[in-house]
Amino acid sequence: MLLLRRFPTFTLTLFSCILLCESNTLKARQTVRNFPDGFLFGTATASYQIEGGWNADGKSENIWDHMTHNNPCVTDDCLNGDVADDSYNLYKRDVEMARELGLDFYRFSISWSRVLPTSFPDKMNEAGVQYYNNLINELLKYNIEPMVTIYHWDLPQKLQEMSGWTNPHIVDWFSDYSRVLFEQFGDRVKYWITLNEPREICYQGYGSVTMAPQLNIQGTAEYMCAKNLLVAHAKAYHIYDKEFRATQGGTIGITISASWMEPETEDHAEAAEVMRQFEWGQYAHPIFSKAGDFPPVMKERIAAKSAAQGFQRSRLPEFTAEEVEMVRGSSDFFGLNHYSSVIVFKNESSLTYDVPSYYDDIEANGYQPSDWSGAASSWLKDVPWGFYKLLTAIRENYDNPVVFITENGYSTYGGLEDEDRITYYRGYLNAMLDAMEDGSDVRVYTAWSLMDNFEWMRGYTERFGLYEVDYESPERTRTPRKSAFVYKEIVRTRALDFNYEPNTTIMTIDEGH
Ligand code: GOI
Repeated sequence: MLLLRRFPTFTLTLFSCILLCESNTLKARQTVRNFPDGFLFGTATASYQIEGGWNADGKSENIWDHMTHNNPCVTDDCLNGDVADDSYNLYKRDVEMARELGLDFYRFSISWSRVLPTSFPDKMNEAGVQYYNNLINELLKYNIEPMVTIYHWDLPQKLQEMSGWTNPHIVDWFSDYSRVLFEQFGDRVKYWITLNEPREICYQGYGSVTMAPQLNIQGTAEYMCAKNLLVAHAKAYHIYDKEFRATQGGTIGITISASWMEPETEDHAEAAEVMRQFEWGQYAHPIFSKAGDFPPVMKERIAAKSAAQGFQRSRLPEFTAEEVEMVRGSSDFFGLNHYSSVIVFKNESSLTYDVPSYYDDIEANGYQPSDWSGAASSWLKDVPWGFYKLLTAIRENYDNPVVFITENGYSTYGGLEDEDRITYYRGYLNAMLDAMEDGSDVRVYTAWSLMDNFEWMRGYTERFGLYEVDYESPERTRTPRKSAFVYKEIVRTRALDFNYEPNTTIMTIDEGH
């Protein structure tokens, strides 16, 4: 009797799990998920990370040239970007790879000191302009849209000697440079990104030593940088909007890096929110919120701490009312670079950080649990649910902006059989589709990176490429990894299929590319 009663219950449980576990818990993992019509796929790179030609044909020195030349072992492998992937000479191969992948667009950045060796628009370097014309024209020949990042960290050294992003005059320097690019390339470039990752520019470059120019002036310089950078971005945006949009018809925005900050427990929810507001709200709130300006919690927290520390004014500079208005709404899309997540807990102890400093202002700490599996980069764990939560927060906080994923990717130490990278891409694309089903307006996805490249302070030790680059060969031979074949199939079918197994023997260019 008992046995008979239990049997149907068991089969019922099993049966309902086949139906429900799949749709609720596992989402559509076993099936094929489609991307909406018009969704765009691309890959990204950045000038200093791939071009080489550091002093070719009239290019002047930038802060990465300067730092690596004057402090040769500043990177993990003591290498620099002097030659990198030699894309200054091999750009046709780069475009061929974009064709092999069937990309809709290719995101690359322009080197300021290659186009304007004096930093200013008084002398244009024709050879530098020619290089970008060649690249843009080669892409368009095969219907691949160029997406141009105006600034991806390689500031002309001269401007750094004039204090770089902490000098308010950079608003003019940057917007003059931007206007030159709109004039030279805007007839063919329809996607513009003003600045890549303000947090990394300001905090890592000015508030610590983890990026050029390694100023390490904590608790002050990074906030001055943030203010000037936001105004500079907004000025370039309005120049495009007023002087170029009507005739060129493109779209322009900023790219912000954001990790998801998950509270350790409910007790740490507020700490996690404060950290979000500092880490990416600092740049997103002034542009994408209704009110504009820095996040209220930053203004209050830094003003109070500054007073207690003996400063005569807040270490966080103020925007004028005019600047608030100028910055507010100054982006056609929310450019998002996302890689990973951290667990956050409240930490008021001043023993952990220097005082004053950015993290002392935040009063919280982050860590990644040891059971999170991860990439070659110490900070990069595979946490797809964090991407879902981040996209949800952006949708809810900023009135569902148009989102362009301008970077997402995974590092290894090299090798063509990159199963972990494939798992990462599939998991993150799946999470992104979940958020889109909930209403997030994601229009664009960009894999970082097309190929291995100079990974900043890590040199060439960490590899993000869909294509492997052989740095031993003078030709910098590029070879597709397994993930390149998987990404190609996603782009071709406009769908995510967890079960697809590529044939990796030969890479071809499909018809129409
Ligand atoms: C892009 O930058 C860039 O645009 C490309 O040029 C680049 O090649 C590509 O990405 C690949 O790097 C609290 C260990 C604060 C270190 C707690 C562990 C910060 C740092 C917890 C854990 C910060 C991407 C990680 C720039 C690294 C994310 C730089 C953005 C997370 C933390 C951490 C924490 C940790 N950043 N990354 N982090």
